[in-house]
Amino acid sequence: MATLKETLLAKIQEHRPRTQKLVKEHANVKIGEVTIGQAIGGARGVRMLVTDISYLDPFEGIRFRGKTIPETFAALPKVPGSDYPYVEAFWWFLLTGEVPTEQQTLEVVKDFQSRRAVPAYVGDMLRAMARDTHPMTMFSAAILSMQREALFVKRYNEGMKKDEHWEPTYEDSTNLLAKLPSVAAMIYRLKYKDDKQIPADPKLDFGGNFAHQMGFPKPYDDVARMYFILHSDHESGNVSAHTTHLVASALSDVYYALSAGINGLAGPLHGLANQEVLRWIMKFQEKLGGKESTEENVKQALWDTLKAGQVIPGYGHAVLRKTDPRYIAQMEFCQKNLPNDPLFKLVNMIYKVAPGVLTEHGKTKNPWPNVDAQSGVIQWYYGLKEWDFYTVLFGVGRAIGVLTNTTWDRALGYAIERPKSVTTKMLEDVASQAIKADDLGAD
Ligand code: NMX
Ligand code: MLT
Repeated sequence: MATLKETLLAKIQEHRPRTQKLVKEHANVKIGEVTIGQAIGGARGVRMLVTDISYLDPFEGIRFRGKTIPETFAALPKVPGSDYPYVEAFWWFLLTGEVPTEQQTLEVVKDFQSRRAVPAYVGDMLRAMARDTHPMTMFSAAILSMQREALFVKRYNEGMKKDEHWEPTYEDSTNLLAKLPSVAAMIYRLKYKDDKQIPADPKLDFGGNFAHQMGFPKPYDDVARMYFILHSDHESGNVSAHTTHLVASALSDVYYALSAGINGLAGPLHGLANQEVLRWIMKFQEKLGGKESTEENVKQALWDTLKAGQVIPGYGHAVLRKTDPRYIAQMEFCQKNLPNDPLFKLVNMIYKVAPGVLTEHGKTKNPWPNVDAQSGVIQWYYGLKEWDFYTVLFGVGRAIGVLTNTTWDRALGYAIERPKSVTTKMLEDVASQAIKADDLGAD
């Protein structure tokens, strides 16, 4: 039976000639143009990244390796007695594009278990940090603190050839990913449970052990599996994925790169929106002072937020132009498992009202909810009420996607990222036709 690493190498060898041919024979073929609006407006819609791990269609939403979310969940081997697949099977699938067998999955489960132990110095460092430090800061710092483990650096210093770069990157990625659930649980229990840590259970899988170390009973293991897979990848242009890719493009190892990506995820316009949704809901309920929520008072609260110049967290998207299928997947989970939960009912009421309010407000290009609008409700229901921890959960999931991407970036020899900048005066001159865009100079 081929191992994951052997299967991955075969896929890499099969893929390399495609990339090499494109670069050699078609490098000058245009795939788009850049406008002044895009240069100032966050490069929205500029096609300048390449990934085969996932693709985001504005109307359909995400496909992982060509599969929609329901297709992905249906295809992968499930943990016995669980509704959701092994995260380890998903890791195999993202890395290779192939659905692993049960036996291949169990090999990866074993491999992850053997790499899971978190170095003692990580706990020492976290304990030395101020206890009110945000959990995302702790998570990023914990990842960075393990940079001394990077095999890539050792091999690079020994003179490794470029076409071998993927191999220590794969090893580093697996070593790091296997530790992340335990690191996250350690931060959670350090901050909110008087540092009463729960040792890892060597028999459990990625999601199962995370639930165990967090201290949450079943079905939280399935919640964790679903959550990590849903948050894993959203093609390459989102802030956390792009940051990881950018930093790794300098051949910084994955500890440096993922820590940087996590810092991007910690922004309220990106992953932190999941904590902001819960904060918004709690503030709204506090204002109601025990009165029942109605469509009318929800509408009023949404308008109050917009009139105060703030965003409605969990709504809008830079690419999506319909309800995020990750939102729908979580909504369906709630309909099955917590249909009468008051918070779930309130989130549904917001879903009924907010798109109309945002459309009337007239600014956002997408008035529909994204992944973050629904995710906190599930965590809250199962007892994880410390909402400033929610983005760490997103971060564990996002690591799966960005580490896969970094491994493939190295395999295909993607270049150091270095776009060109221009000055405001240059843009003014092009706009007034004093000079032509072509006169700005090449490359
Ligand atoms: N509430 C209020 N205004 C909004 C919202 C929203 N939810 N979404 C977009 N707008 C505004 C936006 O601020 C901008 O205003 P201005 O022209 O004054 O700068 C205008 O609408 C046009 O923005 P768009 O082009 O529709 O959106 P953009 O691509 O710039 O930004 C987000 C995308 C996701 C950053 C934006 O929709 C947003 O801030 N949403 C709320 C925060 C959120 O839920 N983020 C999580 C995204 C998913 N994730 O996990 O990363
Ligand atoms: C993500 O999952 O990264 C977010 O939906 C943001 C994005 O795709 O831009």
